Amino acid sequence: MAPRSSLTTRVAIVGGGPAGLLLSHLLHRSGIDNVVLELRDRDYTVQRVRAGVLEHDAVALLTEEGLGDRLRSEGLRHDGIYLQFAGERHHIDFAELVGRHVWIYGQQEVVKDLIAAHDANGTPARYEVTGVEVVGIDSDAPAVLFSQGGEEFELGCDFVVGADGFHGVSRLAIPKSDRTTYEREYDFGWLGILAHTPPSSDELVYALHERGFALLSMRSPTVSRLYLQVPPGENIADWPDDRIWDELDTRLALPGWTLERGEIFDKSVTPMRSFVSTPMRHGSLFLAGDAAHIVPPTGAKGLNSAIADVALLRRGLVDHYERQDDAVLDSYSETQLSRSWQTQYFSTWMTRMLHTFSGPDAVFDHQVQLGQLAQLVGSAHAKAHLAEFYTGLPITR
Ligand code: RFL
Ligand code: PHB
Repeated sequence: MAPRSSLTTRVAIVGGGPAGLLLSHLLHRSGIDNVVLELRDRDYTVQRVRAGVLEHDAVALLTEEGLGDRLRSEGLRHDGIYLQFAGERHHIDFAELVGRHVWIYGQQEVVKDLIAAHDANGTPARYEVTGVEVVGIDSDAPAVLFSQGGEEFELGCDFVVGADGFHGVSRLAIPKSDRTTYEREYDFGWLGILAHTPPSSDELVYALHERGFALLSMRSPTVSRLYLQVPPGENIADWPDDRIWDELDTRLALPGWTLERGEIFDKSVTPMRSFVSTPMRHGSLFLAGDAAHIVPPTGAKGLNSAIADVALLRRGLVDHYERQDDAVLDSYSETQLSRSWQTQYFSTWMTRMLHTFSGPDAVFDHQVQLGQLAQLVGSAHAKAHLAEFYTGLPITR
């Protein structure tokens, strides 16, 4: 076998999703050499349909870092959301309650903008790498081993950042004895669609219904994104388009309001889980984004948390290289785990409030949820709590 080719960089980033690509971009702007290694091909990473909501501070960061042009011209600024239950729709006005807002801009678009920025900077990720192995994180010579195009490489570095998502390999480089994972599976998933139809609401509608949760979201003035709570592992083949629209009609129904139908061009079922892996740092390995934590999507927090992780990591790496100050890197795991558990709390709270649960207490629990929602929409304090969290915890950078 041919020997491995040696490469070196300061920061090796495993994973070219939003966390990895954004960190790479931020480091490049701060003059810190880095390399992104991505398993999939470039088109695949752009085609993945996922998040849609960007928090206030996430948008401020992206804008400051030269990634705000399309976001601000094509994204949709939303000043609130609607909560629907018991046949009524209530507006939660973020702008009035906390003076903040969110933006609707697909994760795919964020990834496209990042890839365009990398192309412009001449720092494209290495795509279609295989056999990634993170080694030496307890030594002073960490490295990432990988293959690409039939050639074997060893990428020596100062730090490795594992931004390779929930199914990635970086997390596993932390010895099992030093790793604790906290996990919770829900007994439902989300069936999500994209449809060519103007959104039937000006802002997102989160609906609790006896038949299950429904969410009306969007991607643009002509593309709607909608979700239905379904049993986990539901077979998408059992959901022809008419069945999906009928179910959405039932769960989102409101007197005098119609849900506009259109051609469905993407459908998928996503399981719901909560997951936290601790610590987020071991030796010279740092975890960021879904590699370290997953939340159920009800609070729209996953992508935003990934952005918050890499913003702080950039700060820490800049302090390390420019000022020989490791305070931020040394407290990274503790800081982001505290943030992550706060985000878990919000996502769990939204999920429990808005989904239908099965079991012997289901009927009672549904009435409690209606009580909870009635209290929420009737209290300025409770609404401000939701608004503050939904628009996002501060992102330190
Ligand atoms: P990603 O996006 O999973 O990217 C990880 C990348 O690593 C690559 N990879 C590897 N590369 C090299 N070697 C290996 N061995 C590798 N293994 C994996 C993968 O190919 C991939 O490219 O993680 P990242 O960057 O941390 O980003 C996290 C977000 O993608 C995720 O949190 C959000 O999509 C979650 N999410 C939402 N978040 C929000 O903030 N707001 C939302 O409105 C929102 N809605 C959602 C969501 C997630 C959803 N699904 C499908 C899970 C709605 C849905 C339906
Ligand atoms: C989305 O538009 O994909 C979306 C919006 C809000 C959520 C989750 C997903 O809570």
